[in-house]
Amino acid sequence: MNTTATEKTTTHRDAVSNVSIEDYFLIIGFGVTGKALAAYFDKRNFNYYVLDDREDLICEGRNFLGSFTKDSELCGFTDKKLRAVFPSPGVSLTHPVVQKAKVSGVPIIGELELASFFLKGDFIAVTGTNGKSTTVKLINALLKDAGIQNGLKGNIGSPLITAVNEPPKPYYVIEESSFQLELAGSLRHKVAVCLNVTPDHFERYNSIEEYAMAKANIICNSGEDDIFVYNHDDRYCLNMSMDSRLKNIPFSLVHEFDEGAFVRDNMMIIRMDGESFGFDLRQCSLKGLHNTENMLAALTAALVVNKTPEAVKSYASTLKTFTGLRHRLEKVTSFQGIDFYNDSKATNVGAVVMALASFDQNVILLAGGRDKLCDYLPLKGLIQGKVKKLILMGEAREKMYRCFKDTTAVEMVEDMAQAVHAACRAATAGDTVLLSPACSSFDQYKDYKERGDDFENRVKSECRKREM
Ligand code: UMA
Ligand code: ADP
Repeated sequence: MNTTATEKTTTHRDAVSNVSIEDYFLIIGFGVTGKALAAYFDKRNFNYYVLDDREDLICEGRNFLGSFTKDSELCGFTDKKLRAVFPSPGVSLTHPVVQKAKVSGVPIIGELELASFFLKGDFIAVTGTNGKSTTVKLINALLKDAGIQNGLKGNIGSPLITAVNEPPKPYYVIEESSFQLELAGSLRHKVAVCLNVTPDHFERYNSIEEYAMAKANIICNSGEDDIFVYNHDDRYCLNMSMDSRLKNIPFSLVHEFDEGAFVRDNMMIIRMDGESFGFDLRQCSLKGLHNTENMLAALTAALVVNKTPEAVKSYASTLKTFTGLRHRLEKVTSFQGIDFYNDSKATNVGAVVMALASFDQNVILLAGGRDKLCDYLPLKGLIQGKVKKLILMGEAREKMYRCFKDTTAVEMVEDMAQAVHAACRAATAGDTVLLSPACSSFDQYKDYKERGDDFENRVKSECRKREM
């Protein structure tokens, strides 16, 4: 594994070293990542082409040479002047142009690896199907509040390459998706965290094993001086730990460890290097078992960085104030005894399982959106036990209807307006109205934030109407 990593490093590093004015790169996908790469190339005076299948891209970069489509005869995959291609995370490696690069021997480099060539700080990376954003944001806050500078980057929304043009930081806390990890290349992490692996992104992967393999790249180049923090209760994470050459530190909600993080009597206990640190769960603002997992992971990562008494004291105070992120099981309001929760970021079955586990019963669940080819059946038992009405919307509604029609009362609606209206009609005091879609938002919205905002606005307006 070491040899391969070294070879990859050489090739990829070489591809971006000694770049001449005749050379050029190809950026594939012109979204957040593509634009950040273009800005970086402009700054370095590197020439580049851009390919985006949407074909309406506007790039005004100084070193932009032109745009390509899938059918363009890219001026020579055999042309030595093409130094490398940079596919955006959303671009599958089966994309015909990526494949063309592969067969032509042109280096295919991910944005994270490129950034890693130029950043001096240590990388703390978090992957997993669910909880990544919450966990990286918490690590970022724990370190920042303890006076440890760090940059928050990656899948959370800010490409790592943007850090190259910012003041250097000793640490970078990076959210890493499986898509980004497919092109991990020589990327090395001081601390790698894997929270969980549950079914998701079957639009990209043929099986959960293939998806888990991409996530496992988070530890592929690290060594025994590096740390792997993993969820001992998750079988894919556990498997990863067995293949790891890093120092493994497990966390668990059910097991206790001599070296690791666990829960006992409302205390989160982290044992590390012969020391033990305790944090009272009752003092934490984040609630729910899933957030306990996220806190165990984040605290472990922070303690690896600094475990002086001052830092530990600061971590405890951050846990009191850190309330989590918007659109993740976020309480919108309580009205006439009905609680409304926005969990728009629950775009897969695993996240909805966690959301439903957080409530006793009498849930009115709003779900649906764009299907990610997932199997919804694992939700059946929970829906039967807890959901008094299921309201389905979006492209996936018929598939979901077939799955749940005999489980509880199910209503199919067109969109969020109808969904919120139907939920308010059905809800009575003591109920919880929960948006937790199990699907992506792209059938009707720009992203999960727009969907969550739409839900919140419609809930508030329905409540106002009822008040009158
Ligand atoms: N495109 C093509 N061909 C394709 C696919 C996409 O040309 O086959 C083009 C699209 O037309 C579009 C551009 O590529 O113009 C978009 O690129 P992208 O999908 O890689 O998205 P970016 O805007 O670069 O954002 C990406 C991540 N998106 C994805 O992984 C899908 C963002 O995560 C991330 O915040 C950003 O890089 C910075 O790192 C979003 C996400 O949904 C939030 N991630 C998935 C998730 O969290 O589940 C993995
Ligand atoms: P990600 O960045 O991995 O998508 P988020 O922190 O944004 O993770 O949370 C996404 C969804 O997953 C939300 O619905 C949230 O309530 C749920 N979630 C958060 N942490 C966990 C966890 N550890 N296990 C399962 N679900 C979780």
